Amino acid sequence: MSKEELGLDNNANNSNDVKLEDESRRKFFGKSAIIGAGVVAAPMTAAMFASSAKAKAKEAANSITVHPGELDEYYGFWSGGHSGEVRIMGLPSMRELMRIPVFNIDAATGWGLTDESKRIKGDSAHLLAGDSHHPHMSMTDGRYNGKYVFINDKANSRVARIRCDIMKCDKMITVPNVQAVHGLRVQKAPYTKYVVCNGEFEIPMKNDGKDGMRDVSTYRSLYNVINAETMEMAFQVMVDGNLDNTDADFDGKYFASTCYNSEMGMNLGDMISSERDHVVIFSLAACEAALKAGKFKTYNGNDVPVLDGRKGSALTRYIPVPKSPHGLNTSPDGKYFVANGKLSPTVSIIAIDKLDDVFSDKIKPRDAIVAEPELGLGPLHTAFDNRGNAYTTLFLDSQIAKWNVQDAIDAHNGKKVNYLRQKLDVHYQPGHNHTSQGETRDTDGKWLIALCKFSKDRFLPTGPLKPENDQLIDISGDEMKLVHDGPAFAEPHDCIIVHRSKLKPFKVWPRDDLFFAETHAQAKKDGVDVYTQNKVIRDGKKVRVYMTSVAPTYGMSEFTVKLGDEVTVIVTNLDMVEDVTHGFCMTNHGVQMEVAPQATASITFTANKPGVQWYYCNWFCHALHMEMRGRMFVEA
Ligand code: CUK
Ligand code: CUA
Repeated sequence: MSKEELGLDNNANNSNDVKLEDESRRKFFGKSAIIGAGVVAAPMTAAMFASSAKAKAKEAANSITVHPGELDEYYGFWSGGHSGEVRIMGLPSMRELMRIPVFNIDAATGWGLTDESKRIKGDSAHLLAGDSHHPHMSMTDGRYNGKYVFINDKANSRVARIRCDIMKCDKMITVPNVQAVHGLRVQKAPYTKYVVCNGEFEIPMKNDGKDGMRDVSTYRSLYNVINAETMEMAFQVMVDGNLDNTDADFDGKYFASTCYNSEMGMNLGDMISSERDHVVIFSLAACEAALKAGKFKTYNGNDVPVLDGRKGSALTRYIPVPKSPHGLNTSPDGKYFVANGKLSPTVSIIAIDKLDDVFSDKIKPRDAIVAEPELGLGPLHTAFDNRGNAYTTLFLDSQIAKWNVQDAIDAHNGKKVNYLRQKLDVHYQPGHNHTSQGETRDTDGKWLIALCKFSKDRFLPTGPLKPENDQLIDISGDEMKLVHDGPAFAEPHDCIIVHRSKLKPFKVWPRDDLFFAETHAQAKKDGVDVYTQNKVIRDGKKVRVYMTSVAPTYGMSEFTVKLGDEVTVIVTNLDMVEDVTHGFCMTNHGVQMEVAPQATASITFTANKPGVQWYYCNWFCHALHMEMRGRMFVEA
């Protein structure tokens, strides 16, 4: 008997052992969440649910167990939603490895408190909140290149970049002229020159509160194109309707965005009144040509060129689709944009190779749609494997629908084929899903993540506020198998799964890293060598305290300032040993930060309490970590 037959390869919590959830509750949730959608359930045949013994035998034993001493095969980058952060996961173990604070402030690392992070946050350093949605990695020729991860902040219309060598945010911009930057993707080929993102909430172009605020005809939504290297605005494109999600092709020619409120309604009823909305296709070449020809305007006193891509322009085409589409996903073979129906039980498949003809008006925009397969209730996002299959989240049905793209197109053309392969219950209400490397040419068809918005009975109760449930699904066999429940704090909207071979993060900081270059420049001005000197520099009411750290001591065990001084403490960690991170915490001042090996970090505060104030190391570094402290004398 093989190991498989003996059941030895079965993981203890694979889908065979997962109890079916309470049917009545599933139904209650599904029905109550439909708002005037008028949708019908997709037909499901009994045969589809029946698992064939043959298929079972063929199923690959994709184990999720990562034993002590072994490493995960994939990095996951998870959005932290309204926590404002990005999280690094290990897959398939589903362990959270690290958090990267971005739009939030973070007590442990001092993100948002340190001078370095405030400089990176720039004009929005005063904001303490954010809502991250879509993390996506830079690419070369449609493959992850391991350089950057970009992420949007819907709450404050920002876009940030994470450097993957240090796994820290290194750039952030506030996108002008728009409100609520939502869908975000990168140009996939020939390389990520641009990061693209949608302004979701339409606002008056001149939004100065003077007049016309209530005149909806002046409201616009813009498509935003950002230079990935400089993280400055390249240009914006004005569209009709608002924008939701976006994605790019694999040729560097077209971007596509869903629009869910072409009516420009200002309340729910008006927003879903018309039967059709659209997908906007942007031609990059046409946009760049218009930019070069100076065919743009500027608004609100900034110099960002705004191109006019409204209906009838040469820059865009509008493809009608059933109302209120949501996710937009490019198939990794580069052939299709898939717009997910949300209120319609269908997805709309747009053939990218027909878009040239749409732009030259040889065919009507709607003729680029090659199929509109019915999948089930509430399709939100679609992911792909390397065998021509697609996986669509059904929010209302709490399921993943697996379907075959070519079969869906053949069925659309009248052939008698069943494009639906399987429906898998997930728990519950999935939003995004993502396959391993699934948005790139390296899609490998091994894992699928379903990011479920509700967990209800899947975990020990945690009070009225419950975790979400990130579920791991093995898709390597003919059938999807649910293999892991992963509780997650608010709120992983989206994620990417990147093979570990793509990433080579530093083990210790390079001393000349740009992250703290400005701090080093100030030290130079002060005549201080941060690697050898411990020194207090007084500059009027400003005091800069330079100190080194080597476990378990700071280079300075006391310093003196005057009440009301603005104090900047600059710590350089001389420890070379991987993982010996120190911290700096000034008691009673809300001051703390991380200083990893070979890094310099600085933090500024007002010495507003007289007397002895102890500072201490708050990252456990040594047997004498408790003793790693010193005194600030504040003279009244
Ligand atoms: S959105 Cu959240 S489930 Cu911001 Cu990509 Cu669809
Ligand atoms: Cu240094 Cu703890």
